[in-house]
Amino acid sequence: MTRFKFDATKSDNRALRVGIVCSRFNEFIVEALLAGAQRGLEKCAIDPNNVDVFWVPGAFEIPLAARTMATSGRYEVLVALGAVIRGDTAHFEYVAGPCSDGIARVQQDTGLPIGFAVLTTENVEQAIERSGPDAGNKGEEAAIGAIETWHVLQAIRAPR
Ligand code: INI
Repeated sequence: MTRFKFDATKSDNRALRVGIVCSRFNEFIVEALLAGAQRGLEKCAIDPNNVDVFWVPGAFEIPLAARTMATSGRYEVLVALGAVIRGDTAHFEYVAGPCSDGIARVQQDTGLPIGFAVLTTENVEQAIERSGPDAGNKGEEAAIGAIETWHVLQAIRAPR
């Protein structure tokens, strides 16, 4: 039995180019998720010169930007950051569902790993809890997870 299991923080990630898409709606939360994603990329020793960050208006626009980034050939790994908060809108389902479904579709259609940290919370307190400076920042988890997935996909494809 051959087991393939990767710790992204101990892997060679020097050549990886990372694209991050952020939504401006609930911007202070998304800035905190971005700070977490940057910490995660640092832990993985990603070269900051290989990281681009694009801001779109809201979570609804994330899948389109992610697809454009994925098909550009510029990135090996993407990370999607946003915050959809139920209290803010009667349209929660119309924004959150298409956003997560759209990102999943882009990931499957293009084969690029996309770290998913688009928060969908009942209130702002829950969003703050998930975007703090310590453990549990979903941006950090998504960034590290996407890099781990990239290594898994490489191992699956590698000749043996
Ligand atoms: N976008 C978000 O990212 N989060 C939200 O909570 C949100 N709310 O509450 O409406 C939201 N709406 C905007 C939407 O994503 C689009 O940007 C907008 O509809 C324009 O297409």
